[in-house]
Amino acid sequence: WAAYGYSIAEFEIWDGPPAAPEPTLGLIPRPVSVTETGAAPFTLHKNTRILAEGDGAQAPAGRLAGLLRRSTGLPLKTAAHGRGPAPIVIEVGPGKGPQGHEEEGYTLSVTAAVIRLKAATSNGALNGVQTLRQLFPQWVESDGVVDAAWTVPAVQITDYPRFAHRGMMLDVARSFYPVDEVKRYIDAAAQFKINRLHLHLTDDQGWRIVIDDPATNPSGIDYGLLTRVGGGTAMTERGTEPGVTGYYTKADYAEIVRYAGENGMTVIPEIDMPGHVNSALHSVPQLNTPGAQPKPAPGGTTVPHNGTGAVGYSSFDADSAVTYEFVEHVLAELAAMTPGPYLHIGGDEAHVTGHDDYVRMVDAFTAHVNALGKTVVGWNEYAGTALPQDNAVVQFWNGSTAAVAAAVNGRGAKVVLSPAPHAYVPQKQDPRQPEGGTWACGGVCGLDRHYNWDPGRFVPGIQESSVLGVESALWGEFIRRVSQAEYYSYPRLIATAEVGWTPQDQRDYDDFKNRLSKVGGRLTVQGTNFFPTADVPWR
Ligand code: TNX
Repeated sequence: WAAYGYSIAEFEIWDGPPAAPEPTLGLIPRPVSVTETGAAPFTLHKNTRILAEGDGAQAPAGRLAGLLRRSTGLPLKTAAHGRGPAPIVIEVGPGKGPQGHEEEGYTLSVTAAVIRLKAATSNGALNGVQTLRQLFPQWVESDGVVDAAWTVPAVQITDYPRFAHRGMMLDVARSFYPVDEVKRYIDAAAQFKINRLHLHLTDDQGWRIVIDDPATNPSGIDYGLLTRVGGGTAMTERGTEPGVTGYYTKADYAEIVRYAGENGMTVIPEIDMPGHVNSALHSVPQLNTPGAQPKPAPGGTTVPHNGTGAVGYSSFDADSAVTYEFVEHVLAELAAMTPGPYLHIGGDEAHVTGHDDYVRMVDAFTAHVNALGKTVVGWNEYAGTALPQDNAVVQFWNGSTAAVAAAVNGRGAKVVLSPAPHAYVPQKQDPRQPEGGTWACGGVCGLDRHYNWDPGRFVPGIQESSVLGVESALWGEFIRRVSQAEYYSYPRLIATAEVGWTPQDQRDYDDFKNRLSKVGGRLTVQGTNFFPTADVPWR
């Protein structure tokens, strides 16, 4: 083994072939209530129509039709009402969703005569569409027409999420993902009802979003440098190839927001500050005042990255007025282009920022986000600052949960949980993965670690109602391109999707693996690149 770079100990996680899979509908996330009625299944007919009743029904109906037409080749006309054999009826409107769960809940009833999906909102109906999609044979995921029996088992489902926030973070700063790759990443996650896309837009290695100049520009900053210079650098020292450079124009960003929205996802943009700012320092000369870190190199500019992938070596200058002028403008631009309620200011690993300087800058930044009418989000290091009362979110990844509880109980903050051992996908999930960290789990962070935890009890001393939800994080030091992103994210992101959706007392790892084994075929037909986790009985 040693010759291949493995130790015997690493193989001990393999304890024999997985048990044979049991029959299952294979629904993930597991719905709150599913009854298989045992009646005859529904079968798509060449004249089946998709009827959209209520304004909010049109988008989900269009989504379903688009999906089914690709693989079935059937016309599946959509209409507001009509007659014909075995229709699929989508009804959206007040009172149509499960009571108390209107925002994202739905009911789905399948008989031989009709499929009826009801929800109070368009997003609720979209969730139902994703469930219905999983009830069709896996060939429904094909890009081209397949000759299959298009039947759906007779079921009665009532479903809604445990948590409002079921997110995924994509680090586009260390290595860039063009719009088409972001869309592919959205496509794969949307089927599991992931509903937040957190874009880590800036870091030491790159700046990925266009910022236009303001009307009044006291320091004469050329904001275009951020992407002209900072968009041209990326992480180069790790990974199978150098990081991808590039940036989003405002039109690109708007397209991501639109596409995410069509898939039920809210975009949360992050500008990481006051550490992780080397790219901004590298691009904008005026930011390089005496208190900035690292100091300008003799050529008058900083290096784009430090060459190792180390974190926490850069900082804005708390004593410079330019810092605040710059940040206020960047946040205002970001707020203007972001329809969602959240702006993320990072705040992590500011290892070379003095504590008082950190607090002074973060207080100014969070107050500014609040003044812009947005809810500020930051990594848990910022939990100890003067967060806007009842209008801040702390995203936990590592360190003290006590500080998070204090922010909740003292400032009315809400919590998003991304604990590294349970939610960091660049951590190795198997010793056979060539790249990946092992610090979070002291070894591999397998699928079981991502599944077996309770977000409602993770932070001692707070109520579950203060937990907005969970988020999987794809950091980009060594991950390149969307296919590799999928290989590290899947299937663990699917576990996170269920952790965020399904009631705790209905979650069981063996049951999950059995359902997941069936989902593997869908991912394969789609072309989603997943890691074939050893303890899942893939079929
Ligand atoms: C810590 S997690 C970071 C990132 C790294 C990640 C993985 C967090 C808020 N900050 O800068 O990419 O670890 O190495």
